[in-house]
Amino acid sequence: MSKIEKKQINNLIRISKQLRIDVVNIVHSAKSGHVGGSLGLADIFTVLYFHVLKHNSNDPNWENRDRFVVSNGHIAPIYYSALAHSGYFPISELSSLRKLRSRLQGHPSTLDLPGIDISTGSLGQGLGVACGMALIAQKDKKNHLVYCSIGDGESQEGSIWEAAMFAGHHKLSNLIAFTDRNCIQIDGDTEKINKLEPLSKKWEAFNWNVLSANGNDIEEILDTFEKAKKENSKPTMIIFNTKLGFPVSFMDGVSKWHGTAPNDDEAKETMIEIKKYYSKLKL
Ligand SMILES: Cc1ncc(C[n+]2csc(CCOP(=O)(O)OP(=O)(O)O)c2C)c(N)n1
Repeated sequence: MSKIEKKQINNLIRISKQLRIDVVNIVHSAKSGHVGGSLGLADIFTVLYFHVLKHNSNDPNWENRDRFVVSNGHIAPIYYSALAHSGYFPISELSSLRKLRSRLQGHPSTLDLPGIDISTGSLGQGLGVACGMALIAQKDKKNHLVYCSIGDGESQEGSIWEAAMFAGHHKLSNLIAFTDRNCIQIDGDTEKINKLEPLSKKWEAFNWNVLSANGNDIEEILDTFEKAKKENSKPTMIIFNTKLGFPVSFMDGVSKWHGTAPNDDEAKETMIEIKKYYSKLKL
C-alpha cells in the first residue's frame, strides 16, 4: 500500500486524464504521431513529472535535477504534454505538434525545447547515454538520479544490452530504467517478431535489480518507483506492464496504433472511452 495520501493520488489521476486528452487532441490535429505508446505511458509520465522527478521548470538546467532520458523518443506526444503541464513551455504550444518550424517535432530535440535532457528517436541509444550520466554522477558523488524510458520493441536493439552490461558492471544504483512492456512494436507482437521473454531474467542476468508492476495503475507506479529509489547496489529495471492506447479498447494489442493518428470518428470514440474510464474511477 502506498504511503501517499489518497488526495494526492486522485490529483495525479486527474492530471493523467488531462495529459491523455491533450495527446489525443494534438495527434489528431497533426494527423500524425504516436498515440498508442503515448496513451499507454500517460500514468507513468504523470507520476514521474508530478511526484517522482526532482526538477524545476523555472530552471530546466538546474545542476542537481534528476535526469530523464526518453529513449523511446517516438512517444513525444505524452512527453510534451507532461513537460507543458509542468511549466516548461506554454500549454497552448502543444497544438503546434509536428507543424513546420514548431519546437515540438515528431521526436524530441534538446536544442529546441527546455526540459529535454537529450534528443532521442533513434532507438537503442538512450540507455547508453543514461549510463554515462549515471557514471559521472556516481564519480562526482552527486545525489541526483538518472531515469530512462525504453520500449519493449526497442529492447531488441543490441546497444541496449551493451548498456545493460555496462550499468551492471559499474553498479550504477543511481540509474532507474523502465520498459514499456505493452508487448507491441511497430509490426505486431514482440514475442512473434523477436521474443523478449524471459525479460526479467535477462535483466537479472546482467546484474540489475528487477521490479515489475502494472504501468497503468498510478498507485502501483508510485510504490514501484519508491522501491527502486531504495536500491543501493545495482541499477534498477522496472518492467511496467502497460496496454497500448490505454484505456481505449480498440487500440489494445493492435499494432496499427503504434503510430497512426486517429481520424475524426476514431478521435471522438477515443475521447468517449477516456472519459468513461475516468468517470468510473471514484476520485
Ligand atoms: C534505430 C531505429 N530503428 C527503427 C526505428 C523506427 N521505429 C520507431 S518506433 C519503432 C518500434 C518500437 O517498438 P516499441 O519500442 O515496442 O514501441 P511501442 O510500439 O510500444 O511504442 C520502430 C521500429 C527507429 N526509430 N530507430
